[in-house]
Amino acid sequence: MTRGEARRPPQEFDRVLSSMCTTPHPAAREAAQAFLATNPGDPETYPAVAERERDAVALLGEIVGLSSPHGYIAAGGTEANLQAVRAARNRADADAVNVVAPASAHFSFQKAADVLGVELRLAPTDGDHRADVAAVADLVDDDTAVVVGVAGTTEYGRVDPIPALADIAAGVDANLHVDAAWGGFVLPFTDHDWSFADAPVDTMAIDPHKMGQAPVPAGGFLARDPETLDALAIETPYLESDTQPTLGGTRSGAGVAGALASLRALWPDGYREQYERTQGNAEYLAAELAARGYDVVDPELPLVAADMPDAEFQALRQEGWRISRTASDALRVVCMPHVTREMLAAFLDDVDALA
Ligand code: 0PR
Repeated sequence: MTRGEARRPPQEFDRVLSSMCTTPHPAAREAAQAFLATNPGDPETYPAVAERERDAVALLGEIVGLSSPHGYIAAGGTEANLQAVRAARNRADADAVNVVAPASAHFSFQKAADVLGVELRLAPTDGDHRADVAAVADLVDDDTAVVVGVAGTTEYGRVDPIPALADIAAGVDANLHVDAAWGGFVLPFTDHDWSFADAPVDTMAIDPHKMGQAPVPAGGFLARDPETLDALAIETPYLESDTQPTLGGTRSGAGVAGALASLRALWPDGYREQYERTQGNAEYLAAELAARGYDVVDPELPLVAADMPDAEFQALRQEGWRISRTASDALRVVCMPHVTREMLAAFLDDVDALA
């Protein structure tokens, strides 16, 4: 490292309003550092981290209403979504399987479809950005391996009607996968139906490295049945362990240890407080933007979308705000744990200064 490099901070978060990553919990940071050299991809050789992974999966199970969860700490939501599609494809009878998802599904499903050679059928969303149940029902057929519902969409923070999607999946003997990569750590404190306890969900993505306050990389892949992991497992003849269900080979022990430490520190009370604070911040920002005449999408979860003219959006970016837009050009602010009321007030001051 050069001396200049040492002085350059890796990342400030004081103007980051567009990210789904956040500053990790201090205990998670410390745990991650202690496990930097370990590899949960080889659990017999690295038993200490393997044990932590089992504990992390058990705690994730509590969060998602699953008493005997099967799964692992993945690189992120992309891997968890890909593995859900892969498991469903491997278990399906059909030769040419398809995946049916709402158009609001994260772009990782496009990658999954491309890598796995399955057809991705996207159903339009309804007027409130949720999966349109009738449109999903129209797209499924006997070759559908998995129906996807999103519990906390990337663009609008919406929760799809998971029980209704589960009925559709059951009707064609397909899996139901719930993508709660972002929403999974806030939804337990709401009255949404989204979890394994609320519907016959087969697999789920829930990422500690998003709202879980774990360091990157820590995604969560969970399955109700052990057969799902069996459908993913390949033999590893020369390792101490016999099979491997993960997509990655060597994986981050730091991610696993960090995820467990944040789960232990924050579930449930810390996450409840975090939900209340971040949701309060989203409602504050939504109300303040609405009061200034912007057209705001009601924040059901801690994510605010609002129509903003491009010139204003670009001017705020010039001020250093890290903000992004939805596909339909709305401003999108994700109220992650590092986003404070003071940050939002400073952002609104800059919005006012544009006038
Ligand atoms: N599922 C949902 C619902 C997501 O929102 C995301 C990512 C994924 C899956 C994929 O997760 P990984 O990125 O962990 O594989 N959502 C964010 C997005 O695309 C990811 C992100 C995070 C983007 C931080 C920017 C950023 O600074 O917007």
